[in-house]
Amino acid sequence: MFKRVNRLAIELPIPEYGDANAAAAVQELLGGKFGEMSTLNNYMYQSFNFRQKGKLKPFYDLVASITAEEFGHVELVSNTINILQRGTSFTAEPDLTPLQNGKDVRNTYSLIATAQTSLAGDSMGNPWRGDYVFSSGNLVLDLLHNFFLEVGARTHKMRVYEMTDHPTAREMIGYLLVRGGVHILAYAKALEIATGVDMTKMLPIPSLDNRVFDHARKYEDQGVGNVLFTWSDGDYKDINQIWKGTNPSNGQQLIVKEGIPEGAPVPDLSDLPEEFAPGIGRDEFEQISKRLLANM
Ligand code: MN3
Repeated sequence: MFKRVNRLAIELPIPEYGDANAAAAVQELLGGKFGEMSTLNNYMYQSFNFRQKGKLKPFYDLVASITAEEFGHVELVSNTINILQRGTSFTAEPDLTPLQNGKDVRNTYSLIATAQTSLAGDSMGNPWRGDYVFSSGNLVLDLLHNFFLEVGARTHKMRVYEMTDHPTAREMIGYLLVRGGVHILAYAKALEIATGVDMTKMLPIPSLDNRVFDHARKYEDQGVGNVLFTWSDGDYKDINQIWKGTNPSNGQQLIVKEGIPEGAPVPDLSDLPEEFAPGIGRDEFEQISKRLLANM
């Protein structure tokens, strides 16, 4: 089962200005083939489908616990996309064409379908697909796939970072570059334990340190790249049989922390009357308040 916490992985800066086309690019990191929806669903199905969970418990614990982190990454990228779309339209009567900018931004569909929020799709508007999930049932093959998936995801994050300097996008990508680096190393270490092959010798892929990115350096300095969480109150502790030793990128001790990171408040979105979202005016809200408080 899953328990939900109303916190976001990190605090996202919310500048006055948005960048709707940056939001369209960031969609790739959400619903692209190598986006967070893919890492989430790959590990989720692999954990559901895992055979011999008891015998191979450290590997099961690894895939199961990272699943929960990926859920939070989907949440983080979605929130980033929502913040990036601030200021795309203006509030006015319909005949003043308040959504006129929607014709000229790359993701016109977002203004029409989701009131300027995230979509379960990629940077080109393609829907996320279930066949992005690889769950072969062969442990080494699935781990190898996950290693590849995380390295591909890292590449896409680096390229989107190079595409936009919007502070919200960069904060999110800087953090996820570091957390993605943790998952790359975790799958590399799992593969080494499963096969004896030292995958870490080929890292980093692409061959560029996270510290080159201004917005990732802060998180590297905080040691965010050395920690693997269990994302549980008492389960998945056997990840400590895989996540041990030192981090080859900085020589520091790897740490397993029980539970979840502290997190930050979830950003709220103001109303967009021109999108009829949420479509509850002052009069309706007064009626709703009365009904909420009434003993029915
Ligand atoms: Mn992730």
